[in-house]
Amino acid sequence: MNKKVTRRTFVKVAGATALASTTELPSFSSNAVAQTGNTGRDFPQGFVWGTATASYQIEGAVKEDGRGPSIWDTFSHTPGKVVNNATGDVANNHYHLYKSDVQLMKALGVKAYRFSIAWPRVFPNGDGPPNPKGLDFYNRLVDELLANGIQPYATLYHWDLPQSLQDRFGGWEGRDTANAFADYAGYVTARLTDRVKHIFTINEFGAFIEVGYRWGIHAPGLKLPPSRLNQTRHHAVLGHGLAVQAIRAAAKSGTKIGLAENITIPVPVVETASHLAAAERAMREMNAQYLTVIQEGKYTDWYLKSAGADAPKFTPDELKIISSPLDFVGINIYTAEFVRADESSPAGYAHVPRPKSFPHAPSFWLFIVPDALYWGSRHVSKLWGAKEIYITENGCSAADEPAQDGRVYDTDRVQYLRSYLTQLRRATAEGVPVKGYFLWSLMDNFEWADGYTNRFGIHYVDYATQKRTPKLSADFYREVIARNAIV
Ligand code: GBH
Repeated sequence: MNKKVTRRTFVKVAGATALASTTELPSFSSNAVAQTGNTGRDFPQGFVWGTATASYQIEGAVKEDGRGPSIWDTFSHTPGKVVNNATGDVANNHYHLYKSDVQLMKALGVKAYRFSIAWPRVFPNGDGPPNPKGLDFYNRLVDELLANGIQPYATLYHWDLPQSLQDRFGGWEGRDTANAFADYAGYVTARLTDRVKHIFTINEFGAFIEVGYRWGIHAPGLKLPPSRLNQTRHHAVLGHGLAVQAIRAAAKSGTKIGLAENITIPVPVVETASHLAAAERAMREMNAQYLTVIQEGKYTDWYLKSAGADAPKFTPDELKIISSPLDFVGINIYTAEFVRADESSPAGYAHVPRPKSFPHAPSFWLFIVPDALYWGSRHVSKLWGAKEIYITENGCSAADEPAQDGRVYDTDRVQYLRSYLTQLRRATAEGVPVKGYFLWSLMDNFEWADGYTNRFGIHYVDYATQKRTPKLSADFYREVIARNAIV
């Protein structure tokens, strides 16, 4: 049964919004929406609605309370690497504004919040002596969330690698970084899992390795040749596996462990049996170096064959570690690829080229494919039998600008979310075990190499004043959560 939003909760919610964002704007919430009915739009009972952020993108306070430098401090301070040479030095100043940011979440009605822990706050050099003041921030944040009825979901690595590990071991190119990651994971787990019940090891191997070590567009800004790149990929999944073991050993009972991967999603170009079979083959191959080896404990024959002499060096024992069993699989979904059946191709599928006219968000890579949510979660459950899946990120950039009346009418984002959620609902209605959804992002923030020029938030951030204003999409999302249904 969906909870009806009464006049009373509406007033309470609107009041909390005003308080949190210091805006006097009335909410878009309206009982009129309910009159359209929710037939075929509801989500399973207990579905976990949340929002997500990451440490370097929002925290600021990069030199406070003993935090060590990360590769993103170094990278963003290198002229020419980030649009307008923006840095995360201040970002959303969330380190100091976390209490009012929790109130933004409370006003939305989210049940859960996915944030990441900055490794260099906890271990300023990546390994060696810990900095208790660093972990204290997350203790405060977790307590604040729980006091407001919001479940904390913590990610251990969202790209802010301690600079010292880059300097000494070449970052993830060195196996020592994988070992250090496991030690850090165990340390944090022992101290947070009395309150944090969901831990994610690593956010998006497929992004930080490819963009940071292959294309050089993200920190650490390297363009490694294929053999070294494959070894780096291998050490990242190994770090994940070692961390899973360290977390299991240190966690309080009831802790669930997973990851958050931005899988490449093949959508069958037409939904016939042969294209669908091709898409399932493509799913394994397109994710061979990351989620596939984590789920299957082996690299696909096709990957090893095509890598040839550049294939990573590994032992059977490492493959076992990499595929340590998980409690859930988190997938970050923004976009997808199209594939078709092709018996003549040795891989058993063909990639369908994307026409120039394919619509995308302001981020050039964010092609709008709502079906991604359906196929992404379905592939993960069908191919690997995942029993618990979370959509750990989904959202879009938009050219948000406050209108004359101070509101941000991001109807494009609302449309994006509504069509994506419709496809997610298709999955849950078919029994794909998706347990929750984390909208990226709670608020505009430091969008990596794009600096502050691309806004993904459902709250608008004025960086000069740090004022947060709910966008139309925040009102949309609040209604979705309140009704547990698409509105
Ligand atoms: C997520 O990545 C991240 O987890 C999150 O931190 C980020 O804010 C959010 O998306 C929105 O971007 O510059 O040509 O190399 C999503 C997957 C992988 C998409 C890296 C952008 C960079 C393209 N991203 N990719 S390029």
